[in-house]
Amino acid sequence: MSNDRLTSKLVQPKQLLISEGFTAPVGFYDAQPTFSWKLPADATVKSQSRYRIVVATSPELLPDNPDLWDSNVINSSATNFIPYQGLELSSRQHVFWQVKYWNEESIDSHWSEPASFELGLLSNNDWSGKWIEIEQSGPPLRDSFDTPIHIPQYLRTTFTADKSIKSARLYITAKGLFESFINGNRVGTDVLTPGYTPYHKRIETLTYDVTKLIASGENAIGITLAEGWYAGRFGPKRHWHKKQHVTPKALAQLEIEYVDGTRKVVVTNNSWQATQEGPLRRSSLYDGEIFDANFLLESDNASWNEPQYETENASAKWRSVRSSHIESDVLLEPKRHFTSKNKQFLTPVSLQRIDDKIIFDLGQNMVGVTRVNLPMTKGETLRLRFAEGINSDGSLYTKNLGSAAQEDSYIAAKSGVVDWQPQFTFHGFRFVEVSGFDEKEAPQLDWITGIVQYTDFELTGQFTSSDPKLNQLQSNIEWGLKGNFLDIPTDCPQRSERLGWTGDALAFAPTSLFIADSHAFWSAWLQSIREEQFEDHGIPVVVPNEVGEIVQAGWSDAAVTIPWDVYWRTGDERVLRENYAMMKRWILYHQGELENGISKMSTVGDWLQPYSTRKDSRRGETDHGLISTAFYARSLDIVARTATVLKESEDATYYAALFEEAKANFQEAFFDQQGNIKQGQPTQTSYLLAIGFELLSDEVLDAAKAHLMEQFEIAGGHLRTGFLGTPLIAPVLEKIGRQDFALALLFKDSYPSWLFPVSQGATTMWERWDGYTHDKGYVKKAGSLNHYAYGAIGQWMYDRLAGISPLSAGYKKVRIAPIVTTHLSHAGATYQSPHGEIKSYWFLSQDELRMEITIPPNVTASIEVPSVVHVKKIVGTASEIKKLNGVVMVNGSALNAEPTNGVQISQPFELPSGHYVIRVSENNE
Ligand code: RAM
Repeated sequence: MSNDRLTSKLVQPKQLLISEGFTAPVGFYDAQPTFSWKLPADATVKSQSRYRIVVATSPELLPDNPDLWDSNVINSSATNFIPYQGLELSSRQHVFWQVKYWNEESIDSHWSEPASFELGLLSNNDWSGKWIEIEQSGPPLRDSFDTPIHIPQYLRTTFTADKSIKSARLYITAKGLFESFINGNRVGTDVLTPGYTPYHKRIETLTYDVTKLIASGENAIGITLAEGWYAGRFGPKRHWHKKQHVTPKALAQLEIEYVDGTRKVVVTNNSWQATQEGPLRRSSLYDGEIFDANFLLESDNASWNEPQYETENASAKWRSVRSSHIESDVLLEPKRHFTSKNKQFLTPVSLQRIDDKIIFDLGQNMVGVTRVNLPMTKGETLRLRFAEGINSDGSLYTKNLGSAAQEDSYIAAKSGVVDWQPQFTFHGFRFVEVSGFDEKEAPQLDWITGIVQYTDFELTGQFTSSDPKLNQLQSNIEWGLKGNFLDIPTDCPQRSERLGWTGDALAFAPTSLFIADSHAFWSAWLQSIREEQFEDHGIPVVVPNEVGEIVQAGWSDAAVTIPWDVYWRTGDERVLRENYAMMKRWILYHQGELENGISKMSTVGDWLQPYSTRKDSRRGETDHGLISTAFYARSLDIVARTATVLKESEDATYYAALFEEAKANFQEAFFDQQGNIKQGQPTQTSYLLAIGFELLSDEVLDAAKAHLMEQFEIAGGHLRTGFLGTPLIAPVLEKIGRQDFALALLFKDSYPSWLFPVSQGATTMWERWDGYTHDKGYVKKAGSLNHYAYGAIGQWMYDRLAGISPLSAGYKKVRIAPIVTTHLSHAGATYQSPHGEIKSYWFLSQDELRMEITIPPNVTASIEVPSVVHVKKIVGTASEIKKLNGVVMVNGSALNAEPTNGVQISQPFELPSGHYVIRVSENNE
């Protein structure tokens, strides 16, 4: 190879990721990871023709001596989710890798920078410690719901590190919630760890690199432990496991490696000490936290979590701990998605005094806690109450909180400024009522900060348009995600519920996959669904299951739809493989509920459909048999497609045939030949399901289209759908050629509509279209003001208004096809796709449509110039046309037109990676 050739190597690949999108994780969960990278956005790289991955036990061995795996040169354009096929990896192993690629002209790149990952403790056998908790002196207190109250515990031990330290890892988890400290320093910045899983099957563990926190000589480890989801009042049953009295417990293992190669391990065991006499007096997810500074655990200027602290001086407080063995049937597994963190900080926009209370308005309904920084007088109790709304007299509106008190208190031990943020609770709120501060001081906006907490993923999609109301809707959708992606997907974050409702997740998953890098988040929750699948193959409606043996169509089907959504948006086949057995078992369950091809499975119904005349009006008017049978067919269709992707060809044929049969049964039972509903009441949702899931024959479909439009007419041109119908409205209207009507609905702002809550001041998505109105205030059952399900319209806004949607899984082929409408003068989105940044923006002026498009390397775009606008030709600046020349396809053949002549564009044409400006105008110059 000549020197010239060497120096002309291509720019190295970047953003090396492991499995579902992790960068250099420590304590990683996956010993059979997949590898992903991105090609540089560089003019010399259109696509990848080959790649090579090398993996080694140390960076020095790379790239020439990979002792774990060498993929060798592989002819492939794949850059994502390449399975590791090297030597078996084990707990704690530190692994390094590099990758290079060849472009479409077979020119190779430089090697990437080395990336790494370090595995966590992969098996229960890796743990030598025991679960510990305070030795209880009497029966626990009980709250008014008869749920035991677990006063937070402080657990500590000391140890000596007598040699110089090479590295140290803290492996740690809890049955409950924990924070940990070494020598007084907080370990990590995560909140609400270890998170929420089916605790009777699996508890996630965290790993922290604590090398820098360990001192030579005496050290102390401290753990604060609260009840959390595991042991606290949570869910309608008040308790996750009603049969058994559970108490919070902690498990930790500190592993120190000395420079001389020897090791020291410190574990939770009977030698630890514990107290419940610390400042955290109460921590409850629903009810809030109480911190009493009179209980601060300090001696001779040392805190309880520092080595100098002397428990003897405070011996009355400190007791021995009780330990218990690690169960073999409760798996301890490294957390497989991102932890929750303090993600965003909001300053109040206003404050209002009502008597001795101040109401702060954060201007945004949010989820998390507040940090206070305000003056107090010794002995006073600061009281913080949280609500999503205020009443007309300015007081907090708390009626929609159910039994969740959402209240924090701080008791001051001395006068002065208090700086405090709760540890083990979260609230859903926009307004904070504060009382008990030092009345001599004038309240200031910066006395409180709203700390927005959610799963620590990157936001990946931004949508914008010329319409402020539509932009507010987009913002509300995004805040619905921030508010309800706190470790698991929840229905709502504020009332005494906050559960992993599957139906809500089913509606919102595709939208969420655009807004945020939620791949790992969903994959982790899918593991919880697998763990919660009943022996009879049913899927509970809530995961982790807090509600008992309830299986319902349209909700439980999330077990099939979400793996598919994640695969389709990311291109990761593994999510299908991992869930395939569960999906097939779910079909078996559905089949057990069939009678003559019609599903008798119960369903939640088209939840919260407006104007419903059903006895339990929340369940919507759409026939329940129709819903359940439609979802049976839908699940079959997805399982058949999954089988095809996984190359399970016998299965693919089998499920496809079942799908055909289910379609026929569905149509036969519920529709006549004129497309009328035969059974139950005709509703928008019955037609939306039938058309959206493609369950009708061509003739019946043709007739049914008109009936769907009749339903909209009956509703005065409004939607009349609940959780199941709403996500289908826009895509189905488009499918039947009524894009115009989909747009009309989207831009409507009278009740019920997406923009109605916006017009009433909503800053999040609401559970009900009319939760609050300027005229009437909060409706009787206002419900949650932070419920993401109706945010499912986001998907259509991104796919169609901005015009970015996948044509193949993971956006390897992307369709750029914005709908241009005179409702707007511009719209567009930027999306960080698995291959890099995709942009599609359009700007409409009197005589020109301009499209600005960015396609990342290794992606082909199919461009559809909007047909809504009268399109005569495509022209661009000379340089842009140069780019287009020879690659624009018109009617299947290459475009060779002279730049200035322009061309007729009526068919989709393909573009490779690049940045494009396309101008469409009516003039011929
Ligand atoms: C409500 C939840 C959720 C819905 C179920 C059926 O209580 O808030 O949104 O899925 O019930």
